[in-house]
Amino acid sequence: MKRFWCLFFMIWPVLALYVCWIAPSMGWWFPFTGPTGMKAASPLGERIDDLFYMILYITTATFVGTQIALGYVLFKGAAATDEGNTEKAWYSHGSHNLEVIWTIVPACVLLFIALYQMDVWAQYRVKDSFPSETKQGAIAEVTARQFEWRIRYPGLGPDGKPLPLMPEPQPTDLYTVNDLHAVVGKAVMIILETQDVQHSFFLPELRVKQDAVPGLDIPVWFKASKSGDYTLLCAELCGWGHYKMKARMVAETEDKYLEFLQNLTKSQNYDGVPETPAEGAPVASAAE
Ligand SMILES: [Cu+2]
Repeated sequence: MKRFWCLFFMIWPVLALYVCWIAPSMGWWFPFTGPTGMKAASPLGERIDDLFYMILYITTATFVGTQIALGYVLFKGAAATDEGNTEKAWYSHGSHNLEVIWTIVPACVLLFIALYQMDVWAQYRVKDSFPSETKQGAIAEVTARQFEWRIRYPGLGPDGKPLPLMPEPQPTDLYTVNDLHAVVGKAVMIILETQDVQHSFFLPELRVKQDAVPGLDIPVWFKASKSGDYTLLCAELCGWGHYKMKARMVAETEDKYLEFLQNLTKSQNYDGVPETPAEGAPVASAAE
């Protein structure tokens, strides 16, 4: 019976490993709703996934090691209480050497992780390390508010290209709600703000997450590697309607992006008078 309980408690770690093992193929793993499936939809996202896996391998090795040690102790303990066992109990005050080892080894592992991830972190968060494409300026200002995303794009200039985004709203600016567009395959930057409480700008398929903090204008960059519709969520519990603070990020070709801005300009400047008069409408004629 004692050994049964040993086995019973050893089943759970094995089951945990098995579930981890099958999780990717069952779709219980990374966000997989975007056009790239379970793979990160941005180059930096792939590097973040690699970091995740590296940490997962280290923790898995530690987990397996400690569970084997635990199983060994359980079995040894069970055997020591067998009938007829004459082995005497012994007392230990611990091992100084062992303690030094299991302090230094994890410290070294943590130091290694801290140094190894610095480059990815810098690219992700430090503005000087952003890709050179983002130096042209932000493509939009994204303002979170309870419970939606308000997006301000610069208008189109006389050459048909977007004007630079000004810190303050301009008469030529274009607006959408819950509909962020960006050019695919190009690193783009947005300026993230919030109008009320703290929110979090989350593009799960691109592995981009950044808090929107009241009073701060935070630059965030991303690069979608495949065109399509991606999810944009709020990842910070921000009030009763947090659950519905969902938007989309459309990654599209440069032409499609310009077309989107042109259509936005048209709909925003629409004054109610149709461009082509309705059939039968009186037409002013020069002959009269
Ligand atoms: Cu929110």
